[in-house]
Amino acid sequence: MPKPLVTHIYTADPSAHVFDGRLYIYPSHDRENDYGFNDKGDQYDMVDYHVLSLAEEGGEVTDHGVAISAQDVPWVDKQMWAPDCARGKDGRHYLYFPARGHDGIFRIGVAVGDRPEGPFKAQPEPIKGSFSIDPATFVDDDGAAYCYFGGLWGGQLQCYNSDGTTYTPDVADEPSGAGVRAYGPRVARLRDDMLEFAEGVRELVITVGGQPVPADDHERRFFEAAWVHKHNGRYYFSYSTGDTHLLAYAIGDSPYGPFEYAGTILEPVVGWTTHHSIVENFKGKTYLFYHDCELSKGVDHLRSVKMREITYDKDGKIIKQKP
Ligand code: FUB
Repeated sequence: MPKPLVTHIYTADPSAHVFDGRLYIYPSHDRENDYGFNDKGDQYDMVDYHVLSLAEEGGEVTDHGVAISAQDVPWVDKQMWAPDCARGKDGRHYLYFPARGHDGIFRIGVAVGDRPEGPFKAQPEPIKGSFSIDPATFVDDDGAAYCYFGGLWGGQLQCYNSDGTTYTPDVADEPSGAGVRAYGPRVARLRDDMLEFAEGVRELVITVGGQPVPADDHERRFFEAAWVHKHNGRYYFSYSTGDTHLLAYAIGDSPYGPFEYAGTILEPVVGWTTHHSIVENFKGKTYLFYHDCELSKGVDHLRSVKMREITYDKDGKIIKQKP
């Protein structure tokens, strides 16, 4: 069974990338609090980010220390949730992070650093047109960079229309009922300077048998934790199903989808949340980064990042993992 990559701090929501031949992991930094569990996620009360790195599977993991703190970002009030990082065409590093502003609304910010491990300096305002949580970047072979995002319930995705131009406060639940489509994750291509969206936000469609996944299909509908990687020229969109605690994935032929549901990557781990990233072809292998609450003995908001190899079958399907 894989061990936590670090045990001196709690870490979650690992977004991993290879920069200059080294693995860099951008996790949330969980901390203790007395909030208790609720569906809004108040217990995930994080105030900074650390970057981890390692040279190879099983190698020594370096904690590069605090890369950026909430107190350094004027628009942030609280809850720095799952981040990600991309390298721009200018060779600099762009850390994308969701947080609640002073009005209680989640938006996505970006901070810039010269090195993959930071430190990062935040832009004074969140990305225009951004909303909800869990930004994940994907840079395609042609250099186009995309930001995928969104998360239901505490992540507020259910409060928005498709392109995010209409916000309805205090919508607590996702849609439900016969014939109702599930809410989709969102995507926008990033500008060349990586600091803003280059286009309006689009809603992605996950299909089952060619039809949009129904809202009540909680084993297959998107909840949070978007991630995109490419395998054999096809786009793999992976995500958490939230209240059914699965890491699922769907495959498409464009970064904008549609993505046809393809199966489960990882069965439920210890803890309510499940969140991951996938690194394709690092020293010839594909790795899944994920978290669980084994180290904290099941405390949902005290999670630990792990990694393990994953493989594909001959048809490009990911072989399902058990925790
Ligand atoms: O870490 C806080 C939230 O928990 C993340 O944004 C979600 O994906 C879930 O892992």
